[in-house]
Amino acid sequence: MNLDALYPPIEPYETGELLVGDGNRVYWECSGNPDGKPVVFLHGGPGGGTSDWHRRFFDPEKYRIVLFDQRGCGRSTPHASDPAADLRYNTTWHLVADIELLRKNLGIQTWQVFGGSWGSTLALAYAQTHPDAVSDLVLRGIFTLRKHELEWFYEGGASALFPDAWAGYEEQIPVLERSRMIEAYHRRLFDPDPAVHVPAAQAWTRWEATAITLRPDAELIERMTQPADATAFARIENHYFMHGGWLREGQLIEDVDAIRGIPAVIVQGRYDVCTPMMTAWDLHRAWPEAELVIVDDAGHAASEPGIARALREATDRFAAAGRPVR
Ligand code: STX
Repeated sequence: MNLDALYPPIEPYETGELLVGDGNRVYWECSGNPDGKPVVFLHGGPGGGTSDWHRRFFDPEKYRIVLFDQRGCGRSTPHASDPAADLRYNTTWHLVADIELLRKNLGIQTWQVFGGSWGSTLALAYAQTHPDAVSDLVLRGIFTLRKHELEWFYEGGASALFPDAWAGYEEQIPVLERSRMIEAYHRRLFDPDPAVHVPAAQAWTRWEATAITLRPDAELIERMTQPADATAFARIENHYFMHGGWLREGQLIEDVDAIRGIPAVIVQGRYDVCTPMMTAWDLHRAWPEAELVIVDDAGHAASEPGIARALREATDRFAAAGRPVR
């Protein structure tokens, strides 16, 4: 990963665990300037968790940077790799409620919502539910969980571009079950036997980790496919996709009126194979007020150099606009 476009590494000045109900404890942290403009970082997956470098998209002198790990992943517990985790209490709307609870507990009136990929899905769902809590939006690699988006990446479309990586994803599933890969994976990912669920989780995660960068990133693949993290990532993603994210088909683009007046930047890689530009384009057409920044030499990941630069430029611009008094 080349993160030269970002701010230098920093450590949190405060961390904690928020009890969100249903036995879930959500890890959160604040870094940067305690008196700065608040921003909440929504990570991808769902199930990807936050990393230290996610703090680096924001000027630490200007922002109060809030990172948290969504239910069941990262440093939140119970971890979805743990048999004690009950994913019935892990849905889009539970996460939206968790974000609101976190905002109130941190004493924040309005904050910037920054999210890529699944983080953009969750950012749209949160902002459309609580528009008055959102000062501005920075969205990347737009994903709205429509049927054809899931079919593209998890049911075979993207195999046209990564047939070699797809082979490793496909071979976990017997030929007779391959017409419904998400369902076939569901059975294996939630099998209590680690000899069944771990290889399935690693294959699911390896497929995604391989296809999200323009060039192969062995370090990212290695990190994402560690057994516990891969199990949580694959289980949570699969659970959300089996349920269409608990969203009406097309809901997040259809309901854009609720957030039309919120200043927003959309950053999209031209060669994003995971969440192809069609979705960012559909969102842009429905919401021309949001600025669309196309990065012509990038894939999906936030760590792609052109994407990282465009995201930092967006947060810099919003920081310069000052802390809004809405
Ligand atoms: N899933 C795309 C997504 O949100 C549909 C995503 N893919 N990989 C990631 O996020 C991480 C690298 C953040 C784990």
